[in-house]
Amino acid sequence: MNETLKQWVKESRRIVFFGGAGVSTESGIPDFRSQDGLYNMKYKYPPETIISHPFFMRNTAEFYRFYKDKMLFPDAQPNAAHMKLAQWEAEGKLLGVVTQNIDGLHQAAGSKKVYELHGSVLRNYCMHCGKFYDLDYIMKSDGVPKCECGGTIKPDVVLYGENLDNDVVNGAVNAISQADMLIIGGTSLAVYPAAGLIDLYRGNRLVLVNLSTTPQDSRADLVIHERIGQVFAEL
Ligand code: CNA
Repeated sequence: MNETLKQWVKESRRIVFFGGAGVSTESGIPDFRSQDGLYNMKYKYPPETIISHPFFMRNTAEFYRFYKDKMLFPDAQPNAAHMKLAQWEAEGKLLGVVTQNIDGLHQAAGSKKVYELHGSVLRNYCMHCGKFYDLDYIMKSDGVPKCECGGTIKPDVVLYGENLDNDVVNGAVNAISQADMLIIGGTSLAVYPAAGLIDLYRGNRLVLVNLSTTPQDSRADLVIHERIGQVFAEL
């Protein structure tokens, strides 16, 4: 048990959590950059290429083959990290969760204020008429999911080469600038502009919980290189 972390959590009233794929690995969803992450598996194209906007537009069928096989985990359940964050929000000591994840597990745990910088696999829309579809519809469709109007359905996920949603970014900016404690967890801090948002935190309780080292370790006031689910379970 990390006593400093425990003490800071106890004393803070406006905690913000900034997380990434490492928050959900203990729920059985692989991340991108760990040894057993997606980037270390071999495909015809690198994953960064497949989950990019130009690739989606040109090779939609190949995109969906990869996406359905490697990025959708409909049975995954929140772990202790997701649960604890939702509990802190309910207790009035957490302003919100800023996440790069697209799996919806924070909401599944009960979190309300979740800024999903990269969108969500749970939302999908027709590129022609705008009609929304749920994840189940995507899972059950053969090949490229089509709308009843004939249009192609796209996940509401920010692909490489696409812009972040302004409202979501503004919400995240507001939360982080007001935070009295910022906990960063399960992220390699390699994907921009998302990773740049942590620069908005000006306080002196910057905590980093990540299995591997990150480019921001030297900036943090407390660094914990352990599994985040385990760390949060002990809080
Ligand atoms: P990343 O680059 O794959 O980094 C993950 C980091 O988490 C690595 O530094 C790991 O060392 C660390 N890590 C892995 N497991 C744990 C653990 N149990 N406890 C603590 N640390 C751990 O992922 P980022 O989120 O930084 O990269 C951003 C991409 C990944 C975003 O665009 C996401 O959309 C995308 N992604 C999301 C999901 C998801 O929604 N669950 C899954 C895979 C990738």
